[in-house]
Amino acid sequence: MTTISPSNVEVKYKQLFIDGEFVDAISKKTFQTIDPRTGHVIADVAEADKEDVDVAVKAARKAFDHGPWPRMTGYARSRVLHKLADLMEERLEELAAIETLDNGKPLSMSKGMDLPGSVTILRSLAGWGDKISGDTCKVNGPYQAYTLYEPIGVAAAIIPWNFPIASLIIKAAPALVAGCTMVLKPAEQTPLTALFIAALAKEAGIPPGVLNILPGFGPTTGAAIASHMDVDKISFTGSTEVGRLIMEASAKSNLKPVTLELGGKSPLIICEDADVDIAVEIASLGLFFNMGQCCVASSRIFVQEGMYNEFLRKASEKARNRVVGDPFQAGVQQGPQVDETQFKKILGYIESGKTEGAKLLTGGKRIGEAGYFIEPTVFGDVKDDMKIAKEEIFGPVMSVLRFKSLDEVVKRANDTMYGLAAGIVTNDLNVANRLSRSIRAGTIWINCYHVSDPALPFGGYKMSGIGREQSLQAVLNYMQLKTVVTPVHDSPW
Ligand code: TXE
Repeated sequence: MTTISPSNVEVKYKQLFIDGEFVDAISKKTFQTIDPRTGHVIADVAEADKEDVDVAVKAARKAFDHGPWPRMTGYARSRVLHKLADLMEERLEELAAIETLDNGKPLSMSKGMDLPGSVTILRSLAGWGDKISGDTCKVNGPYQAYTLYEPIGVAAAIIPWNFPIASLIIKAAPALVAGCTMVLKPAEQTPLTALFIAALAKEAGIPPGVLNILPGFGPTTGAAIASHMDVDKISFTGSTEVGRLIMEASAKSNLKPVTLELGGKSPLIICEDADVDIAVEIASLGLFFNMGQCCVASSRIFVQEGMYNEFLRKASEKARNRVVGDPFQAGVQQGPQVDETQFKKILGYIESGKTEGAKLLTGGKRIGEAGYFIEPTVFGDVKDDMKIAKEEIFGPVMSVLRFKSLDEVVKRANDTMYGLAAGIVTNDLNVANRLSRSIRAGTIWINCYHVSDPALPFGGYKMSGIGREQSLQAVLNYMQLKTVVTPVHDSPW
């Protein structure tokens, strides 16, 4: 088997995928997708517009109303999705290399985490195909009643660029296993692996029109999907600002239900009774993982005063030792940020941290002249009202805040519009229990961080989102619950 490297990665799929075929955009427009290591163009990709969205939604509608997919047994759909998982495993090397080329994450991560993790999600959620049943209901009268779960119809997904394959699978797997058909828009920064997976879906036997992939931009392709009258459900992952637009578009069109997985400013609370090395390990993973481009990143690290100075010293040292470089090289822990916009945004936040008086302990600059590499950065003495403590930076910038008492830290940790995740590091079980009940967030990690599993519901409180993904909850997002009532005569009970 040849080893894939950036020089021999072949980008085969660059067109829209509609009704089981790769096609040009009606307008013939294309856009460039960029290699974040260099800023150079990887490929010109077909750019969907409203007209293409209409064609794709029609194909998805036809496949839902008349095609075999919703009419197959859940078990049969599950088998097809397992076949897709097999193909993703067979093509893991290629998929991982394209993911790294388009996104910039270390190849070791694409190969060792994103791909196997996505396959696990796909297989696990596919398993729900034959396991979702309604209830029989006891009613007050001579009636028999039961509930039926039915697929919701044509589902849409709009996904971001930080975990391109995983985000696609997190939305497509539950929708398809439920019997829905789907129109999905990948992020404009990372369209390539979604198109590759479309080709694998065809090979796996997913019928035409069931999964349609439309690369394009948010305000055009994305907005046309969100406001489409014939889309029955939309699931979005991205910024809170755009989440609001998606909900607005739904409200102004056909009130399609929305699932939103949005931004975060997740607190990690480190108590002074904990082991400082373990705390530093958890904090570094929590923040620097995936170049800091995680909705759940531990972007506000509250450290209790007894450990504060030692923590800062050790966390800065660990950040300085991170290996940043070409994500295709073995041993590299941190690649470039995804694009120039994110890169500039992060450098802007670093400047604001400095001008607002936070203490820059390490990092703070770009690395090299080409591409979008940023030094792992640590700020100490961060205050709650600084921009870096309030807004989502989405980069390798750690903000450390000092606290004294638990009551104080609960109040400060909850003082945010977000509520996606939180971490707690302590050896005191009661403190862990008390804090985990007090923090208003969808996931709480105690003495760990970033642990994700298809069995665990994932989603946000407050302005971090609506609904839960993964677990059975994910599949139910794509189903309607129907109640059926019929009279019963001469029933013995
Ligand atoms: O997000 P957008 P961007 C946060 C993070 C990041 C910031 C901006 O803080 O720095 O958002 O990133 C599509 N109608 N997150 O600009 O714009 C867009 O094409 C319909 C958190 O990349 O929200 C892409 O496919 N769709 C996050 C997707 O929305 C629209 C992951 C996300 O893009 C649209 C990414 C519109 N009007 C960024 N405008 C997370 N929760 O993990 C854009 N899109």
